[in-house]
Amino acid sequence: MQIDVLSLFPGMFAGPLTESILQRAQEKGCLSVHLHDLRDWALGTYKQVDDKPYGGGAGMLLRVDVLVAAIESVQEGAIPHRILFSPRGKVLTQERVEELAAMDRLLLVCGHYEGVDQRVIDGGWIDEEISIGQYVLTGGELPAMVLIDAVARQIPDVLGKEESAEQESFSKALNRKKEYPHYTRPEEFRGIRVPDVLLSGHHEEIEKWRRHHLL
Ligand code: 4F9
Repeated sequence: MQIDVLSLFPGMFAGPLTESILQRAQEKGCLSVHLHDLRDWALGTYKQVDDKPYGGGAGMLLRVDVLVAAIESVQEGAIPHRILFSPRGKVLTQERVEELAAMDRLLLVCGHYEGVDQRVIDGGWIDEEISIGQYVLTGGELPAMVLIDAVARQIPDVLGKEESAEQESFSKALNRKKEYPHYTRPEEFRGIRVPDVLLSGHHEEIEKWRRHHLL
């Protein structure tokens, strides 16, 4: 999968993309992330990307002309699925993550300041607005990283054998539910023991215990 990202702060992505599973996914060729600086499409001598809202009010908006120039320049022919991160969007779910993971190209647009000029959305340059939760952030970069992380681990061959086997069991035996309590060595820590059933080796009993302890 190819993911293009439009952001005023592409440097924010370095950490998450160069560690652990996301780094490995890119090395394996399963995932290719292209970061683009919105400033590259800025207008005029002052390299302006934002402006004051018509009608007044606090804060600045990303300009429609800058955003559309960036989107059209990055999409080059084959139009990717274009996502804008916004607290007005639909809240991201695991179901939607799995659908997005099946697409071959995504374009993630990270707004900043108070948001973007509504004409970017109304004019058809955005396919979907996504929120990662009901709170306000300083921009769409962290939501974009959350989405990249969640999507990448659904791409075939990104997770190791053991990790993906575990995922299977979440989805099926455990009815797609996410979490039961986990324990590892030592068997006893400061008097707190690992539940006996998990040490028993009885796979049916363990499965039942986990089903009963799903969050
Ligand atoms: C985007 C918050 C997606 C939550 C973008 C300010 C945002 C956000 N989910 N907040 N800009």
